[in-house]
Amino acid sequence: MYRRRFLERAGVAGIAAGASLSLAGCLADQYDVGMTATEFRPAEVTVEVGDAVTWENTSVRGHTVTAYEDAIPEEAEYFASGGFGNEAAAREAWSDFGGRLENGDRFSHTFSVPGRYDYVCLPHETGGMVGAVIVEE
Ligand SMILES: [Cu+2]
Repeated sequence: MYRRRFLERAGVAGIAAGASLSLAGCLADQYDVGMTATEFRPAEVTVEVGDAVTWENTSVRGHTVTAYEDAIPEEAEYFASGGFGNEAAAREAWSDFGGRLENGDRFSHTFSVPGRYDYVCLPHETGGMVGAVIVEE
């Protein structure tokens, strides 16, 4: 199981407790999930309740981050790049490239409900470009 840079971050935060905004800015500059031409990397991340996950399109191909509405916890807030409130809206908007992340674009979502969240890149769904976020208590 891949565990994102949580320990590393926690360590840095611990050492620098009460430290400067520049450090916060430095940490904020990281992303958790990158994208190749055909996949999310890593395809699965594990975080804790209250953590934000940041995706960055590290490829030159356009992608989306679009949650599968029926594959996230019942009480969880829906998420999709472009800010759509549900999967149908995200899919509808994609017909006009809504929600597309270009190279260097980022999308973040904060997870406040534990559980498993499956998501997809809409234009590469048939190619199997899917990912999951596991949110632990
Ligand atoms: Cu894609």
